[in-house]
Amino acid sequence: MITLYGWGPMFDCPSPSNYVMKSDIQLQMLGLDFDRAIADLDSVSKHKAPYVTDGDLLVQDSNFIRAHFEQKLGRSLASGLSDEDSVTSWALERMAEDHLATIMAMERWLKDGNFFKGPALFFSDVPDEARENIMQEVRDGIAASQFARGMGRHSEAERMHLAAWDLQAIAIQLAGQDYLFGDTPTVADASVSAVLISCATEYFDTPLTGLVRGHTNLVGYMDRMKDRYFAKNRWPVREMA
Ligand SMILES: N[C@@H](CCC(=O)N[C@@H](CS)C(=O)NCC(=O)O)C(=O)O
Repeated sequence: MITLYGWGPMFDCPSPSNYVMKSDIQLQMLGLDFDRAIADLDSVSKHKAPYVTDGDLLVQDSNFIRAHFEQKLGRSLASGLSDEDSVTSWALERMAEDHLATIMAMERWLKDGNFFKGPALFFSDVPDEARENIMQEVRDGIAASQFARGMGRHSEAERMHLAAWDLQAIAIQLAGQDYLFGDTPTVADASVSAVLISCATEYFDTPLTGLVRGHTNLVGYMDRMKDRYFAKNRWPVREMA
């Protein structure tokens, strides 16, 4: 039995996590029959979701989840792509997850208005007396790691320039096609569409929403991916204290 651990709809997105959306889409692309369950980050060594259990085997990280099932099924989600497109596909995934999603996460976690209506909900089961300090520690940790990496040294306007260049690249690759590499979804569609959906949600107050929605082809693309993979919520309800 296969179980994908993560979280279901929040913040007007199919999941609060683009990585959980990505794995959910990729397991569906592979035609796997799987259950979905709420993640318990303390139960796994990397303390991150998504993770899956496949029988007794635990696989952590969306990239290794993909690799595990591709190997098991003997089929690659990039199999229809030329070598050149495979290179572009991987570069788009890395840009979306390791660059654009970082900017999105900073908008959610570091702006007070967004944080308190969004990620703060993840701390609802922390005892009242400890909650404020723990939330501040986590937010300080995120700010410090982004400062160290360099992203936190940019102004918000500069970060939005960087995001706009990423979005432009994705919009150019998509052009008038249904999916990034033609009329069939392939591996990068899972990763890239999940990040776009996370950036475009109107739940948060961020210029990212308008930057994504300014590309009409990206709007159609997100709708197409949501209709195809998230028409129905299959996640259990997450108990919030
Ligand atoms: N590289 C990982 C990233 C996963 C990730 O960052 N997950 C976040 C949710 S979006 C998480 O679990 N964060 C909890 C934490 O860092 O404590 C993947 O591709 O699965």
